[in-house]
Amino acid sequence: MHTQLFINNEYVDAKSGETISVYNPHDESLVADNVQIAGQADVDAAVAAARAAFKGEWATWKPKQRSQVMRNFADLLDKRASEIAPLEAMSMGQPLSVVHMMLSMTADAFKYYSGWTDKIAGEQFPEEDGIYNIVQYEPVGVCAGIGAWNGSAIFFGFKIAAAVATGCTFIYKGSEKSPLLLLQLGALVKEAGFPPGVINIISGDGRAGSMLASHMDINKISFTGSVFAGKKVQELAAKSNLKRVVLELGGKSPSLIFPDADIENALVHHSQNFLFNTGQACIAASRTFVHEDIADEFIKQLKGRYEQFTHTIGSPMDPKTFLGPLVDGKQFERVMNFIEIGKGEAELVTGGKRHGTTGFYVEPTIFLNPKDDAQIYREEIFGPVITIRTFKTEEEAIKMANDTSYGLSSCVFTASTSRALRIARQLEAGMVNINTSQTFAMHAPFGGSKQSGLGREGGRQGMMHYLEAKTISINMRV
Ligand code: TXE
Repeated sequence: MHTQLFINNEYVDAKSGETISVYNPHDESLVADNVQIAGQADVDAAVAAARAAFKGEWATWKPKQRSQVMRNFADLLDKRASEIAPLEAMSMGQPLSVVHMMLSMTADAFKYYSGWTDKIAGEQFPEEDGIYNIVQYEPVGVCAGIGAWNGSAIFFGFKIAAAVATGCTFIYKGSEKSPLLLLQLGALVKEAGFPPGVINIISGDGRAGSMLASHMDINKISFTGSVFAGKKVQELAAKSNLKRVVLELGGKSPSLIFPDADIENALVHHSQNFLFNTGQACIAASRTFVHEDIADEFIKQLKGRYEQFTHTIGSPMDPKTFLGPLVDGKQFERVMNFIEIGKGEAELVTGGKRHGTTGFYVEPTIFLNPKDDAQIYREEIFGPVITIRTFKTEEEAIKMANDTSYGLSSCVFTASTSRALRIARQLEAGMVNINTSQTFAMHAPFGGSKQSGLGREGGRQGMMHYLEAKTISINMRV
């Protein structure tokens, strides 16, 4: 199990001499106590390696060579998934089945973007006044990525696959809560055939993240995590060298359920889908609005589902487990605190307690009719806790749905396509799911409006953030 830094295609000791420990949220047992973390000298070394690669061998590679090495990496990910998946399950409590799903989505990201390397077309404008303009898109340079714990591999994949497809090079820092799986990817990077320095992987906490955000020789940074930390990254990016910034932040996504909705489908999406990854998903629709005509029946049935899902709580290493523990003690305290506060802000329908006496397990919880200013209604809880309110009219539902500083995802459950599209247009969110939730496609942009982020990841748009347009004007009269 690698616990060093991965720089220039080699595992090296951190110059910082500092290490962090990782504990298993299932039983608080020690997983590793020697994960080396990057200090300034280590970050500088990773950036120097990425810069040398960007200007050196990587710049000589043809698009189809970049495609090939990206597909090699994807194939290795698929092949080695079973070897490395347990590390994520032990570090952050993600059920093995979920880790495997996320690893295959990461491989998909590299497969998808491997198809883009030779399709980064420019533009050309007809000559005017003897000037002939062409526009070409060039790789932005050395890029950094900072990821959260809830989808370690996906954040790595989303960011790096788009970047290396354009010819950029990369330094990636995952969350200090789940560093281990990511560190093993270094060996796959080397085995796939990436030249040294193209992809570097370092561990560390917010301090290393700040060093990346403020580094004068990084051209672009992409961050996934909390709004609070995301704003810090943007601040440092501006104060340093105005590096480009993409932010994928939190959410408190609404979901509207109308009387004509397929109720069984809505129940599945508000239980199984919402509880996916133990509710630790930025796009989780944690604010449900159900029409008053169907509310009683819907809530009664949803309560029954949540109680059933309590039986799927178990060790992340058990293939039968659907609900694992929260990532660590800090998150457990945070979510339990929200639940305690919630008991004074809304009606507790089910759950609301720790599950068991060991590990950071929380019962799937439903709160009904939170007050307008309720913390559980306003803030991202990031756990298996959903709030439900009722509504009478479409206008009232849309108004409540948009009454948030976030704007990541949203859902509409109705049989009427015209109503769904009418509402989709009015919802202030980067993504609208109609009769579904938490959908995800590599070809479509993923990201939020308002304080849920800046820019997009995935699809052509996600890749364009790693390119700079250059307009070349040619005087045809000489
Ligand atoms: O996230 P942080 P945390 C939300 C969620 C969660 C809360 C706290 O509500 O409860 O954030 O989680 C790095 N400069 N989301 O503490 O702190 C850090 O090392 C640069 C939602 O884990 O944002 C880690 O790699 N980097 C989100 C990453 O940022 C900094 C997913 C995320 O850590 C930094 C995760 C700084 N000043 C949390 N401070 C989603 N929407 O999916 C921290 N980091």
